[in-house]
Amino acid sequence: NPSMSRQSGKSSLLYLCSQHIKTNQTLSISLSPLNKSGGESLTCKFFQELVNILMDYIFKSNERSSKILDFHHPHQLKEGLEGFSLDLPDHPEPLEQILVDCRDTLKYGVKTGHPRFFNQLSSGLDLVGLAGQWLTSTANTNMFTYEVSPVFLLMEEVLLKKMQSIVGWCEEEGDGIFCPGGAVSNLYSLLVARYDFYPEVKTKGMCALPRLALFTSEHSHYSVRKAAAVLGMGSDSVQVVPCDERYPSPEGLFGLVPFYVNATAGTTVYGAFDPLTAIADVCDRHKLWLHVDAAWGGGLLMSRRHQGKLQGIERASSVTWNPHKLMGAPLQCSAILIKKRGLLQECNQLCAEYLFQSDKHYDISYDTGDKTIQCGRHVDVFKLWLMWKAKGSEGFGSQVNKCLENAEYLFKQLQRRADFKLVFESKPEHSNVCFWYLPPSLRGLPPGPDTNRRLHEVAPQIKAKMMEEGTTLIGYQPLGSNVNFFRCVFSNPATQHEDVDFLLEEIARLGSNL
Ligand code: ABU
Repeated sequence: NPSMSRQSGKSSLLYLCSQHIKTNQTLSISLSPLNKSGGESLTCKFFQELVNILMDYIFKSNERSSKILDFHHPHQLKEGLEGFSLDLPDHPEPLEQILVDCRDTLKYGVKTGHPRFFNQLSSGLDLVGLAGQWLTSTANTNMFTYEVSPVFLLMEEVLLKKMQSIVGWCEEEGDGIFCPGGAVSNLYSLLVARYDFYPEVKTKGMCALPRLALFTSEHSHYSVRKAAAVLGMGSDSVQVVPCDERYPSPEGLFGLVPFYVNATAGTTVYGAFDPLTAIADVCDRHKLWLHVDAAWGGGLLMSRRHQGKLQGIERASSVTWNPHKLMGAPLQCSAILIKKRGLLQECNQLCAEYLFQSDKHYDISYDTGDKTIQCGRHVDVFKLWLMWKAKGSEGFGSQVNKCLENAEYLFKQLQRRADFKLVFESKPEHSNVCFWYLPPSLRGLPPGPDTNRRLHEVAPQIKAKMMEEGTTLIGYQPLGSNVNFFRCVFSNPATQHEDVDFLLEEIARLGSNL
């Protein structure tokens, strides 16, 4: 019975566990249970109980009737709820309490695997991926050297090669690394591009370089500007290319010293695609580094649908691709692919001798840690490798298609309803669908600043109620001249048409008296 409570209802395993603790008064959580007499049995019981808690959470995340979140304000969580305390004790707490803490942590969190969670580009809970995550944590090793991560480093190589071949690079091309998220992948691309043009930057810094400019579209991810700031180029060095409705115009790329262009394959809000081939032509002509931020759109490479949107990606010098988004790998799993082999190593290596000894007895090219700007690196590859084994490339394709079909279904439902309005009348290019809800009081009003001002307030009010009720979750934002609108994104293959119907009905219910 995993639904134990602090006050009552201990499961039999938990009871046994707590009895064991009582008879071993010296047991401390700072010591591994395995180190105690009878420790194996206690360890098994502890983990069996933990698995019960996790399974209960997973099953609840899949029950449509269960809440996605039990919302509390920060001060309420800090004050402590029903015995759940964030405070750190001076003395060890019993394992029983540790299990209760695990359960409560999940209770007050957000079930991002719920089929009605539409808030983020990453959602769902892939069970094989989860198993991979658990194995990774059990192995608890570091990706810097082959001597401590032989298998995981070879898996990383296999995955990077596979992804590079899917992008369309040939056997002789391609390098890369898994790193913490799309923003860091984008940062790597800018770092390596700058080094490629100006290798002296590594030792002399920015004062040895001319003032650099880079280009990105106004709808691209904010991490491009952040990377320019972090790398000492300054966010003002980013030239923001205006978009024409959804597309940046290649003609916008003019007037400044060419260096780097970020093209987005699947923008965060609209799911739009920059015209990669046209941008690659401009980059070729002016010898610019072309980076494609396919953090969100990269997953489409696994499907036959919408693949044309990614035409030209093979001409990129670097690509960001997040398998933790559309491909559903558990967070985090993000790759930066660099076409020119060796550049990543040259750009970042400092050859720390305590770690990257040159006289090791194995092929030290697998000590990839010096390619990175980190030292220690989490193993993000195993879960993806395991998922790929379990699904095959075709399985990823079907999963992505399911998300795209859901987006088309939502689009069609919105087209036929008078209480909603689409931000774009054309079919979605990705699984993003953007729309306004029009409460009865706003229907039929003439367009204009006053209507817009009132419409701007609708989505935040509905979202606040949605969070309080916890039945579904969707994001909203303004963008350019568009006042606050909802953005629905599909990346959880567990979502069905009934969940899409529910979302619309729920928004209409929560917004009916606005
Ligand atoms: N690059 C993070 C995207 C955030 C989101 O899920 O909307």
